Amino acid sequence: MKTAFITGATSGIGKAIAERFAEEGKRLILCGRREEILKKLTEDLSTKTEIITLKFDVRNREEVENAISSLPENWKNIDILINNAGNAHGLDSISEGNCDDWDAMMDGNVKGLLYVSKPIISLMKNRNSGHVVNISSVAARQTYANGVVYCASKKAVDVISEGMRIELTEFGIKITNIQPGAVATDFSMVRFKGDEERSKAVYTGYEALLAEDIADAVSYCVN
Ligand code: 8X3
Repeated sequence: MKTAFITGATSGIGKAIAERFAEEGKRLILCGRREEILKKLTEDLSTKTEIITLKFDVRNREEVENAISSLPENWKNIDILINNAGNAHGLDSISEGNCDDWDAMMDGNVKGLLYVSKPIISLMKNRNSGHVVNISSVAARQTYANGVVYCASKKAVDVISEGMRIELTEFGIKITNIQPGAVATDFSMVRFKGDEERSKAVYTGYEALLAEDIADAVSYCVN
């Protein structure tokens, strides 16, 4: 039975991957900032598989390190790491952008991914086995006005994925970098700080992807 560690498991793509992996019988380490949602998810999925939860914010290095080192020994044989946690904050030009939004994106999407990856990759290296899936974005390929910092953070995920592949192939560790297009999750609600009308407008006029579509792609890759 494979063990999967999923960040940002409480909503959107992360939650869809958790549900898909539970169906597949993978043991799950579900991580997020919202304890009640982690609890609820565990209740919902625990008939299908074994689950433990870790509550931490990927942006907080100490919390990340403590959470991962608190894992029971028999849960440290992580086969799959899903680096999913990440968000967009704001949609503003470089001259008008909010520096707190920039910090949140760089700290979460880039530094947070690194903080989580470091200890888990080191566990994988000891076992000469593992698979890391990084959730980047089409925004890494196509820079757009007012989203430059978000795009830069996702470009960084691409570069980190490429670097992981170069460094880790010899240790039997596989790297997958997924670049979803627009997915109808609460992504835009977070980006627009709860402005429902603006968020809805992002997904009108075309058929947006669903979180389950990305879970499908991730499942294909790791299986
Ligand atoms: C989200 C995709 O196109 O809204 O990563 O930036 S997009």
